[in-house]
Amino acid sequence: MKNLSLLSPVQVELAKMLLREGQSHLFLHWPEPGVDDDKKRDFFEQVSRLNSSYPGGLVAYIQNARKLLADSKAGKNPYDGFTPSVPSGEILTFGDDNFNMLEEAGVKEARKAAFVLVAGGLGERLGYKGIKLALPLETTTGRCFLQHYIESILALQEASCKLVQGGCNSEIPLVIMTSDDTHAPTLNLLESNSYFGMKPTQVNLLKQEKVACLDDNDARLALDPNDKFKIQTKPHGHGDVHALLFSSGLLNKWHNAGLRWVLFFQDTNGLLFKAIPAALGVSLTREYHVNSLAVPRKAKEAIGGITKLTHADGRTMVINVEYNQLDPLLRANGHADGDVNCETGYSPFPGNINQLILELQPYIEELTKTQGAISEFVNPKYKDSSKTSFKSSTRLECMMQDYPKTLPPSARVGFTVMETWLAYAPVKNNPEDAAKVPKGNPYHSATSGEMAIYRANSLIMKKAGVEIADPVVDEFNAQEVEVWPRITWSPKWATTFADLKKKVIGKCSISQRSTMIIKGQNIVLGGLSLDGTLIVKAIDEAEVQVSGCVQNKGWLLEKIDFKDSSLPQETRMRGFKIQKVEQLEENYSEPGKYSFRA
Ligand code: UGB
Repeated sequence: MKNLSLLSPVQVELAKMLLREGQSHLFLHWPEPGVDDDKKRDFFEQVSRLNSSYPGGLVAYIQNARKLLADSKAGKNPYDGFTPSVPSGEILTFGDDNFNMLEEAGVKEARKAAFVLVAGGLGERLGYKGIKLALPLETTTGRCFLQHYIESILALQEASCKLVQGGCNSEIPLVIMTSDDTHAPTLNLLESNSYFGMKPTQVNLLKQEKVACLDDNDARLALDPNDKFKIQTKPHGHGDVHALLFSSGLLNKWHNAGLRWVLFFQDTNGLLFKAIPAALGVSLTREYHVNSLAVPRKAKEAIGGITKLTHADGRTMVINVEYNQLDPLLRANGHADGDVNCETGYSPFPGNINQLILELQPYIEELTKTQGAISEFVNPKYKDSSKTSFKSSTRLECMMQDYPKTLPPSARVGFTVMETWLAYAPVKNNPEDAAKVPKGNPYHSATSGEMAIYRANSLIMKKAGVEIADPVVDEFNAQEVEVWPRITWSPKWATTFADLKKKVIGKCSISQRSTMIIKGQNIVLGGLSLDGTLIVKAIDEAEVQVSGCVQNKGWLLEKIDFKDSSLPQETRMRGFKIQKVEQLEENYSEPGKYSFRA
């Protein structure tokens, strides 16, 4: 190579490595020294980044890619030799004694947890122009997902510390994994909202890098079609979170600070924090090294199933098997009908919702061995059945839930099944695709995500003894949904069901057309009948009891067309907006004890 003199010694070594690994095509078009030198240096800057951000460097990436591409060409099934069976785990029912006991145990333990939010994905399926964390979780308050997540963590922190004798001042750390696509807007969302009340020092942003694209079965790196001095890159997947956490040094820092758990979660599941305390309680009582949150799953439903795999050579693992692989795997192992519902009406393989709770100590031990490298896969789109060339470049990908694949059989890997209405309502699909979802299957849209919040809050209140009117069925953006009263509360109002029950006393009732917003900590509903809209806001130092009969014209859900470009995308994607006709609003901004009777 004539251009070596331009490069630093480290870059020269990288150039030699690329040549050794069959990548000479990257330089074939390079002009004489003196021409485009800056571009050549930039090229090696990029190569350095790609090299340092992958466990084992680019050599490992290229070699892993060659192997996976050869397996893919040969049609090798990654589950060959494995027999599937139903793993054992905990199945919870909201509000029963076991659930309440686990919630309490989980809240106590929460101050020993760190939260990791994977938010590097752009969410192409949703088609939203901004980051998903900035989307409103629901329209009554307009609070975005990130605000809800942070407030939920702060509420858990406070509740957990209160349970320690003499109190404590633990701060639960939050890591957000971003990518080039989401980093700047995520930081901006945090900074322009004073970190939603969290100390900036409590939050760490870790940015994942993309990985090099591959042009052929020999794993020759692809050049960017628009810039021949750049390697084309694509996202590697949420599995990057493990390597990033490991290399950040945060895991050891947390361990030294006495933390015991790491909880991973996704960017748009507004229900998750209703499930977290009990799930953490399960991790604690069952001493799980890995606990995957799951929901009942209909056979063949398009979410992965948590499965125990036993290999002929004795290896076993409990792992998410994607739905398109589970059915053929079962058929190949003597289950003639594949994935079918059992007597419960659901598949015996629970549905993975990709919220993981890992015990920190064994996690550190494992990552020290693997450096966070996660089992990868490749999904090339071949031009024809000879599988010798691709329609477009491909790359290796990895998923965070594949972490248990490298664990020894002694690892305690389990799962916790929660009712779907309580635990899982992600916002992943755009209105047009959601409308095409087969009837009875979840839409996973902004419409269904918001309605799920109201339904869960209504069902929880109902379980606590509040008389809640039945929902009506309505259609928004061509999706049929149940519309329950629009009840929302700030996370610190109630972190557990036991908390909530203490805040609803006397006989209360809420009609279907009602909206209720509770913003504050020490607000008690005592003998309240609501038919309309009620908003109660109070500072933490104000203790407020609300009672009586509230009746007004309230807030109406007005249907809108998602194609109506005069409205913001955040509104259009739900298919409705709120018309605020009349409400009763009570604000308590001074410390004291108040009793308000309507
Ligand atoms: N994400 C990243 O942070 N970086 C990336 O490179 C990619 C994504 P998607 P996916 O809930 O039903 C997952 O795209 O990957 C973040 C599980 O794999 O929303 O198709 C991204 O920001 C699947 O088993 O989902 O499917 C988001 O927060 C099933 O559980 C998160 O990763 C499925 O979710 C998930 O990304 C589900």
